[in-house]
Amino acid sequence: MPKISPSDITPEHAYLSRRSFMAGMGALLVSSVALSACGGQDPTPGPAPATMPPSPSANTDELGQRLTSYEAVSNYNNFYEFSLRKEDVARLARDFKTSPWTVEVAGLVHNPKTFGLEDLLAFTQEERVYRLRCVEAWSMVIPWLGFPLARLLKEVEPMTKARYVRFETLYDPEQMPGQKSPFYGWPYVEGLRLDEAMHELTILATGLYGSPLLPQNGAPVRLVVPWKYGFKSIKSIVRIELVEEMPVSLWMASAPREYGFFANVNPEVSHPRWSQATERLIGEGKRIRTTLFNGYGEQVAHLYEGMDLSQWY
Ligand SMILES: Nc1nc2c(c(=O)[nH]1)N[C@H]1C(S)=C(S)[C@@H](COP(=O)(O)O)O[C@H]1N2
Ligand SMILES: [Mo]
Repeated sequence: MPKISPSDITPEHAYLSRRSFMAGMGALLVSSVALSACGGQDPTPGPAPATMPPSPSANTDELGQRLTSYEAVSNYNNFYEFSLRKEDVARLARDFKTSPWTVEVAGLVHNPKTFGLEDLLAFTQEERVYRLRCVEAWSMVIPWLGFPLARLLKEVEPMTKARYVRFETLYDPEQMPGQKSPFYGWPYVEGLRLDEAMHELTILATGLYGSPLLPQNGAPVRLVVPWKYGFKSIKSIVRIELVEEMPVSLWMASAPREYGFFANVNPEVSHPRWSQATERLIGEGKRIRTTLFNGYGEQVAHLYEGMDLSQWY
């Protein structure tokens, strides 16, 4: 029997334009079943394409900004559990044990559940090219692989009184030497309002550039919330809890005058020690203007209607 290639199933031009359309949406579904489901119809049974879609699916984000190199994404890291020096994280995290791994989802849910990594990978993985804007005024463009957090939260059925989601990183000072530092209240904790957590742009990432996450990027699973400063995107998650009260993050506890709960990217609101008006694009040797909600305002501004964005939240 002759081999079937994707171009036999879909005319080449239609296949390509569908790809670029979805890349423009910031998402490329990785499985063929999900590809056909993307149009809003039921997945059509049929032969699977011989190959997975290539990753990355585009060389730029939807605004035309070039992807940051894999080299830079995996060697310039903030992961205080390993080191405060970005250049040292990859080396110190090299032997970090990411398997077996479980993520416990608990708290105000009807159906608490512990997910193994294989359960997380069973959610259809999509590619999302997102800008990552660190509060330190630098940024990258990263092609993540992952799936919407909303899909996992729906499975555990949040109770009506659940208002926030609290995330926790692994606590293991033997493996993570930075956790021996008394200056921070380990483990790393972050939080989102439930509607932010359920937003379509919020993903749990399991990979980038088509490969599983490396330890320095938060293996085996980390949060990515592209319209917020990078510190909200907590790495190496072991516990997700649905709660009633606003969680206190590691940064809110360590430096309450500098880091708040919402941390939405906002060029108009300076950090107490530096301006947020521009950012250094890693690998490009240039500064660009920072945009409100990191450029995702059209999708997320409605979440904050009536809130005073001039504050450092
Ligand atoms: N557990 C944990 N998660 C974390 C951090 C950290 O120190 N510990 N740093 C945050 C910060 S400040 C940023 S900018 C991003 C960096 O992600 P990257 O190294 O994959 O680019 O991770 C975030 N998640
Ligand atoms: Mo950051």
